[in-house]
Parts: sequence; C-alpha cells; structure tokens
Amino acid sequence: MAGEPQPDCLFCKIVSGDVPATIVRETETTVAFRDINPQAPTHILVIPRVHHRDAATLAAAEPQIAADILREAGHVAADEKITDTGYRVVFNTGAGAGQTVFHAHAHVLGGRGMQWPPG
Ligand code: IU
Repeated sequence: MAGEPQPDCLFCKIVSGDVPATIVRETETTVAFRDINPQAPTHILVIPRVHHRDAATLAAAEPQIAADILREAGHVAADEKITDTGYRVVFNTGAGAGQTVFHAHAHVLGGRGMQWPPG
C-alpha cells in the first residue's frame, strides 16, 4: 500500500535503522542524512519516513510531509552554513532525470559554485 515500508527499498531500511547512514536531522516525518557519494562539499538527502516513489507522488498523497521535506531542507542548509553562499534543492524524478532510488528524496547541495543549466 502507498506509504508503507517496502522490503526492497534502501531508504526504508535507513528509516528503520537496518542500513546505517550518517543522520544529521530527524523529525517525526523525515530523516536527513549525508549522501554516500557526495557531489558537493555539503550533500545531504532529506527523505520522508513513509515510502512514496518520488516527490510528486508524495506531494499528491501526503502534502504536509512534502512541505516538511522542504522545511527540513532549509534547516539542513542553515545547520551546514550554506545559506549565505546559496544552495540547491533537487528532486530527481524518473530514471531519465537520474533518479536511482525510488523513495522520494530531496538532495540539498552546497558549499561550491553551481552551474546552470544543470547537466
Ligand atoms: P537519486 O536522485 O535517486 O539518484 O539519488 C540517490 C542518492 O542516494 C544518490 O546520490 C546516492 O549517492 C545516494 N545513496 C546513498 O546516500 N546511500 C546509499 O546507500 C545509496 C545511495 I545505494
């Protein structure tokens, strides 16, 4: 069922503690942890505890939790002191856009200059 933990989902396992991660913030509805393969000096993933395959699906099903993700992305940026220099919040959506883990997540990237358009 939508929102329920999926046995083969890596991020559900991080939420449950079955897979270790460097967690930097937690709330009742979200977990934020350092990306294992950072693409910037700060690269943190903010995920919902509930399982939805991408950000759009999460926002349609549980809009308050989607809002929680955005708020937590801001807190992460403040904690990492990247708000003054600027940072990027990215939701890769679909394999063609680079999504590899199909549990909704925001990438919070900062600590270096960013290019536009992104690759
Ligand atoms: P993507 O947008 O679905 O491609 O992002 C998935 C991210 O999850 C990617 O940046 C990976 O480096 C990251 N990740 C992780 O942090 N820990 C893991 O065990 C695995 C992937 I697998």
